[in-house]
Amino acid sequence: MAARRKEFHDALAAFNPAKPILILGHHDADGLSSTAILSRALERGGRNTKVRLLGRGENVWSAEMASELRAQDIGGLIVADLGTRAEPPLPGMATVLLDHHVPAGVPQAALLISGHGLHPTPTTSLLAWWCTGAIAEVDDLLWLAALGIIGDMEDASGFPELAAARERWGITALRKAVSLLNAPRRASAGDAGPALALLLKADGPKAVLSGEYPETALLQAAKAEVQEALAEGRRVAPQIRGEVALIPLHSACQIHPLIAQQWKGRLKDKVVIAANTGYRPGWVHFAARSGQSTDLIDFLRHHRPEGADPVSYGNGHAQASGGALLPAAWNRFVAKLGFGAEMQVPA
Ligand SMILES: [Mn+2]
Repeated sequence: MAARRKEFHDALAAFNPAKPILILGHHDADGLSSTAILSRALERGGRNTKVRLLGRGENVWSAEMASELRAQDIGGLIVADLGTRAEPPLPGMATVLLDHHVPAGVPQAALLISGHGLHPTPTTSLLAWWCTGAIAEVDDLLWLAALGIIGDMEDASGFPELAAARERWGITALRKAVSLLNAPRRASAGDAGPALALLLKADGPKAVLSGEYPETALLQAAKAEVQEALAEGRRVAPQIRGEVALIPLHSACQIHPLIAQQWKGRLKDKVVIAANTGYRPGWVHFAARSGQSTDLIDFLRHHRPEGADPVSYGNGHAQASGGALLPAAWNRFVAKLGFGAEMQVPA
């Protein structure tokens, strides 16, 4: 990692120092904590930063994002926990990508710092913490790296940084903070802004939880809403065809990944797909999970329906993937998997 840290340092040196650095981050606990680490460390290192979270249905490599980025007056771009593609999001702009998902391409014109292929695979938050050590003192920000590890990894035992954070801040407070920080992006409003605001100013997980900052109450309300939606989603029975178990949901909350995750443990030999028709109007969002046996990236590539956009379908990890499909493509997808009219969605 020392070599990667130096590359990060050198890439930043090529950013225009007269203009702010824009950090794009994913809205889950790992993306939020990565964004907070990057912003806080860069500011300590004397750079101005702007942050932009990508929310529901947004993608770095979309046409909408390209025009938004072109309108920005920035000195460099950092993309955290949002995937990796061969083409840079803003051609011509000095860019660093930090990520740990299976790369859908490797950029030539940007620096990619990827955790993919390392064992154990570091989260983006850990990559961000390692790299920013090259530009500022970040020892006190280790708890932020721990939030990303807890949020993303089922088995976090291989990370000495987590053991150190646990010692210093307590595992219960860290876990509670992760649960709270993940709530707003899952709630119907889907706005993770207050979660990031907390991470940009709190000095540890206790400050996230204590209520000393007004954002905590917003996160708690979001969590209550998600809990209620989850309770309803848990009552839906999976429909099984061959190797696939499909769980049809209709909720404005982002509960499909949690429901898929939950059924994965009970349907160990199945590809579990939880589909949500209520998350974003006009779309079917789905989360896919599997035990160790099936590589979901391969599975979804093999079953890709006509009309699926590679930017928003079948990315992520071998055991945790998913996507978003328009109704016509969704209907082709489930028909090919052997499901009948009951899983079709009106176009
Ligand atoms: Mn992540």
